[in-house]
Amino acid sequence: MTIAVLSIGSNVGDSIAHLRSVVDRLGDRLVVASGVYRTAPWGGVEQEPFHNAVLIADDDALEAGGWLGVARACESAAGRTRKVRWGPRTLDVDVIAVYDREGMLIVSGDPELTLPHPRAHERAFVLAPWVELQPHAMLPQGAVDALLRGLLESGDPQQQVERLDGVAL
Ligand code: PH2
Ligand code: MG
Ligand code: MG
Repeated sequence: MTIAVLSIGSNVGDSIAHLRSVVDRLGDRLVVASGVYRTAPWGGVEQEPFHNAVLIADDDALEAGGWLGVARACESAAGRTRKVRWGPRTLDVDVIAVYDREGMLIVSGDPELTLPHPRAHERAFVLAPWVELQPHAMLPQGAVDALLRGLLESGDPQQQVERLDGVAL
């Protein structure tokens, strides 16, 4: 049994519907969903703002690598398009962290699925929804709440995130 922290994002088409498609596909494996955030595009490509959220899911049958298959299945079911690295996409599902059955954070340097996600600590669009669900979560780079505070206080326009209080997944 593993528990996964998944970051979901979309900025093409009906992006809220694309995020909801992941909730539907996870079914009873979904433990909890964060609020939805409108976020400035991160990564230097000029494009529309994203909608982002974080989901926590568990599955008795999955090892860490199995979550990559889940993520890819969600993306292709949404007809994912992606032409530019860090550019616009219909649906992106990233595996941010996985915990084993004892609740220990799994660390892996596998180039197919590096865990925790090697750029999570640089992205307010991942950390803000995550800390909502798991206020004491840790990354190798530090506590998620402190990392988030640093990004928000940096004044970097790429770190702007706004929680949409009227939207739930
Ligand atoms: N995803 C990207 C590139 N940039 N920016 C935001 N705000 N949210 C995303 O989900 C995102 C991004 C490619 O994975
Ligand atoms: Mg991504
Ligand atoms: Mg991805």
